[in-house]
Amino acid sequence: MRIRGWKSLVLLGAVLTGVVAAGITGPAVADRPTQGGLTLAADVAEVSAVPVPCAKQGFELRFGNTGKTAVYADAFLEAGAPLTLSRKLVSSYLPPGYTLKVPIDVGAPRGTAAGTYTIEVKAGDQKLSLPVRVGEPPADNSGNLARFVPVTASSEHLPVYPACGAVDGDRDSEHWAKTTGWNDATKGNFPDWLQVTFDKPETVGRVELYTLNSKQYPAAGYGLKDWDVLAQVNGAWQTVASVRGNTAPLNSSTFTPVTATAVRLLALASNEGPTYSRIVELEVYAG
Ligand SMILES: [Ca+2]
Ligand SMILES: [Ca+2]
Repeated sequence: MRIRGWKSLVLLGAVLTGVVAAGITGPAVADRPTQGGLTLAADVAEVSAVPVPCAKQGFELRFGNTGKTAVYADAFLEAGAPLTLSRKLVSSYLPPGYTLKVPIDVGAPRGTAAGTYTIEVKAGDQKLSLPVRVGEPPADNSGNLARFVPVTASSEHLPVYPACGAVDGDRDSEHWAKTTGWNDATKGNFPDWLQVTFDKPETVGRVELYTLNSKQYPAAGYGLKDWDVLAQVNGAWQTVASVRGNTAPLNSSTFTPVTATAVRLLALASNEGPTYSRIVELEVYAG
């Protein structure tokens, strides 16, 4: 790239600043690259998204420096409403010729209309416009009311044991520690809780809990031992089932159906003793 006019003066200034700074603080670092520039790109031409909580969707931002001088640089990200981004600012030291790769999660709240939205990224004089195609919410014919609804927890052991992992449809304990199960973040302290919240009152009569049960971590040694199932009925929590002394990988609680707006699992004890609450999958059915 040829450098002309005022830009060359700015770049010269940056070089001189870097040289002066080098004498005082160490390696030359300009506020923009010399003989090159910042680059912005994505790993996909278009992001695909669905409007459900916990959907794993997004892109990899590639933030590069093609100049011959290291820089500290900022990339600012904005998503068209109502989309959300896991990061709105990426600040980094970029050595010459280096491209930083940053995963960016894109969220589409429930109710987001299908269509194409845009993410704008800016860094220096560089701009990237990335389209996001939001599709229809996925259909679920299993009757599991906990799929695709908001999930919350008393705490989450992030980043590998999010609450979302307990409602992602993956019941396989061998995938533990790969974000497919929930583990609280308050070791030794009980109770912990995990909750799913419905859009409208739903008939609930059965809750199935898959606790941790892998070859390395069998349920009898590491799974959830004691818990209560609570249902929110007319705004008040009711205990609809209690499980004590569980050692099985799957425990099914059936109870007189109630009309509930949310279901909460109150974890009281682990087979490992005073450690953690571990749930691979929580499923809620009418009966
Ligand atoms: Ca799961
Ligand atoms: Ca805890």
